[in-house]
Amino acid sequence: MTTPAGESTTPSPWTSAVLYGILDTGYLAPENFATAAAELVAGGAGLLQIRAKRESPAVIEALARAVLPVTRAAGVPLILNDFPEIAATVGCEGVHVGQEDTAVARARALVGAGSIIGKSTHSLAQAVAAQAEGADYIGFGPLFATPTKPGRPAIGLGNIAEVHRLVSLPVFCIGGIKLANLSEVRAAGARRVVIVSEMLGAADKTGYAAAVVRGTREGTREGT
Ligand code: TZP
Ligand code: MG
Repeated sequence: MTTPAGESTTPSPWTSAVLYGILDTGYLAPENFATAAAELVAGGAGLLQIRAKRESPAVIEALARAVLPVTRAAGVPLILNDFPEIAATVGCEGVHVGQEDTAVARARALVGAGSIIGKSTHSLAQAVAAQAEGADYIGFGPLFATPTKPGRPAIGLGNIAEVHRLVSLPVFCIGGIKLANLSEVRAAGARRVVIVSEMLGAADKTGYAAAVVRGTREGTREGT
């Protein structure tokens, strides 16, 4: 990766990411995925996911092929929501699985030994179980009810501090997070966030992502 001045930079490891971006076909047309990916990583998203709940495997593969050169150039891992076989075929760095999806070990066997496997969790018990199962990170939420995940009840902010005590993995808080409630989410103990709808709807996605990164790091002494 190079700075505008042409100096080369070493990207931070994904484990220091404080903002995880999701490119979701519910909010973004397929032809805009690569551009949005470039904008989000320029703003500091340290992990990027493709989430395409209603698309065919062929479209999902095409999306991953379009985004991968962008994330590779930025040194940011590309995670596919489900579809470990497609992730393996295309060369994505990992997959994200839900509670009802492929088990972590099977996903890793399909994508590759060094792959990044994340798991959605909705309770403290699921978070602890995901760590025991060998996940590399967890999503924890939805904190607030959100149209991006309809029908999934909000878990609130009350367990965020506790999940960080129970789990040593990176914990990405998710669900209904906006710039306007970020300080509340941070104050509840969140160290890393995922934002989907508000970030994809932003006219300036790079500026938006940078503001979230700043807001998430703010007050965190070690900056991670
Ligand atoms: N998993 C739990 S909440 C959620 C997912 C994928 C959606 C978060 O989207 P938004 O638009 O940031 O609320
Ligand atoms: Mg899933």
